[in-house]
Amino acid sequence: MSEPRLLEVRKNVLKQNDLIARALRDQFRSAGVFVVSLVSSPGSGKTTFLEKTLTLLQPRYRVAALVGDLATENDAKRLARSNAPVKQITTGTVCHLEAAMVQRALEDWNLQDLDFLFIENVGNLVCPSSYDLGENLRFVLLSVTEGEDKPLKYPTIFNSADVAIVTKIELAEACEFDWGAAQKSIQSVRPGMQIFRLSAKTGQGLEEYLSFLAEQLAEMRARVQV
Ligand SMILES: Nc1nc2c(ncn2[C@@H]2O[C@H](COP(=O)(O)OP(=O)(O)OP(=O)(O)O)[C@@H](O)[C@H]2O)c(=O)[nH]1
Ligand SMILES: [Mg+2]
Repeated sequence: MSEPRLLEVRKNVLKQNDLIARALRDQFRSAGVFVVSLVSSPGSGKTTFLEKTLTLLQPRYRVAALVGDLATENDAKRLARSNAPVKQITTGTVCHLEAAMVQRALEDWNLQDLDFLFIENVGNLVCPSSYDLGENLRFVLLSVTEGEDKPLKYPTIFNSADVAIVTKIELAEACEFDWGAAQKSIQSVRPGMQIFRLSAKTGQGLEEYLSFLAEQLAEMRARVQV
C-alpha cells in the first residue's frame, strides 16, 4: 500500500534537509569551525546563556552566532551586545530552523575566520528535533522553572541532543527543583548524556562548561588533522 501523501512529502523534506546538513557538516569540518546548536522550550534561557558564552569566549576564540525566531530580531540585538558577528534568521510560520536556512545565512560569512559558531534554534521542544543543521553538538536546555519531567514528556528532543544544560540554577531552591528527579528523567531518555548545571545570571557552573567547549574544539581539530 502506498504511503499517505503528507507522510511522503514530510519524508522528502527531511531527506532534502539531511543532504544540505551533510554538506554543511563537510563545510564546517574543512573550515575547522566547531558548531553548537541550542534547543529548548521558549524562555529556558538560550539567548542569555549564548550572550554570556560569546562574551566569555571572545578573548581567546573567534565566535559568531545565528539565531532563529518566528517573528522578531530581539535575540540578535541582545547577542550583538557581545560584539560578536550575529545574524537573525526569521522563520515566519516555521517552528524550527532548517539546514537550508543556515546555509543561506552563512553565504556571506567566511567560516575560516571562526573557531566556534553557535546556532540558537526557535524556542520549541518538538519541531527542531528532526532537523539536522550540520552541527557538531546539539545542546538541549532545561530551566529549573520548567519541571523535572520535561525530558519524559518531550523525549525526542532530549534524545536527539548530545548535551543537556540545566539553566537558572540559582532559582532551584525557590522552585523546589529536584535535581535527582531531573537527572533521572534525562538519563532515562538518553542514558549517559552529559549534563551541565549553570546560571547565566550568576555565572555559577560556567567555567566547567567553557572548558568542555575548549576541549571539544581541540579534539575536533586534532581529528581533522590526522
Ligand atoms: N534567574 C535567571 N533568569 C534567567 C537566566 N537565564 C535566562 N533568564 C531569564 O529567562 C528569561 C528568558 O530568557 P531568554 O534568554 O530570552 O530565553 P530563550 O530561551 O532565548 O527564549 P526564546 O528565544 O524566546 O525561546 C529572561 O527573562 C532571562 O532574563 C538565569 O540563569 N537565571
Ligand atoms: Mg532566545
